[in-house]
Parts: sequence; structure tokens; C-alpha cells
Amino acid sequence: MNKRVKTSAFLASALVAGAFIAGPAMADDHGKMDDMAKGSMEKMGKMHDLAVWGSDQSMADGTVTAKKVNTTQNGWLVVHRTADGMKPGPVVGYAPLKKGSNMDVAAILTEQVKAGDKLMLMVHGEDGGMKTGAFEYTLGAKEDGPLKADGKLVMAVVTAK
Ligand SMILES: [Cu+2]
Repeated sequence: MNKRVKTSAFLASALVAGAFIAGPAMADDHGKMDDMAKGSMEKMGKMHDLAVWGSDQSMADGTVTAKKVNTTQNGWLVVHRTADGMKPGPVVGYAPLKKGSNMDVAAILTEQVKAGDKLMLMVHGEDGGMKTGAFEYTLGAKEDGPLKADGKLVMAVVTAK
């Protein structure tokens, strides 16, 4: 037992010495790369805390489904109409979201959506309204308004098949 501990202690100090001999210039470069990698990993992590995944789909049954929605607070997946300008238009559906990861989030559409129509699936919060658990957003309102990641709306545009 004792001998084994001594051997690994020796190996560890040899490794430390080796790293030191490799030179300060190289160590500096690696330090920079590590920081950059760490920074982008953190950024990606944050991006994925708020995200929507959706794909083109048939909406003939009167619903639209987001494959996955990640959010940082309880709130709403809001379905906007949109056009080529990619601006959010009138709301035609919504579904509750829990904080964290939500799979296969389906919203019932409040009006018929024809093949070729584009819908924007957007992550909204639960702040600013009068009631918790009641959907109070209307286009442009602050109640239950959109959440933002790096100042941008969190959304995915899908086309009805
Ligand atoms: Cu919205």
C-alpha cells in the first residue's frame, strides 16, 4: 500500500516537472484556447436553456407541435402567424410550458391553417399579467410576453404541409 502511494506521488511530481519544462509560451497559448472553448461552451449552454425545435408538418388536424422546447421559467409556447418578413403576427394558438425541457408540445390552432402558411413557434414567459396560469398575451402586449436570449426572440418558423 505504502509503496504504491509513493510511486504515484513520484509520477505526479514528474508530470508536473515535465509540464513546467515544456515552456511558458506553450502554456499561455493553451490557456487562451481553453478560455475560448469554455466561453463558447457556456454560450451554447445558455442558448439551449431557451430554444425551440420544430419542423414543417401537416396541421390538418387543427394542431401544431414543437418537437422540443427549453425554457428558463414556466410560461407559454405561443403560435404566431408569420410571413416571409419573419415578423410575428397574430396569435393563433398557445400551450403551457414548464421550466426546463418540454417534449412534443402541441397547441390547438384557433383558426384554420392552410398548406403553405407559416407559423412562428415562440417561447413566452408568465410575467406581468394578472393571473398565473392564465394566458394573457395579445400581440404586442407585455403580459406573458416573449422571453429573449441575447436580446433575440426565441422561436422557430414552420410551414404547414
Ligand atoms: Cu410571441
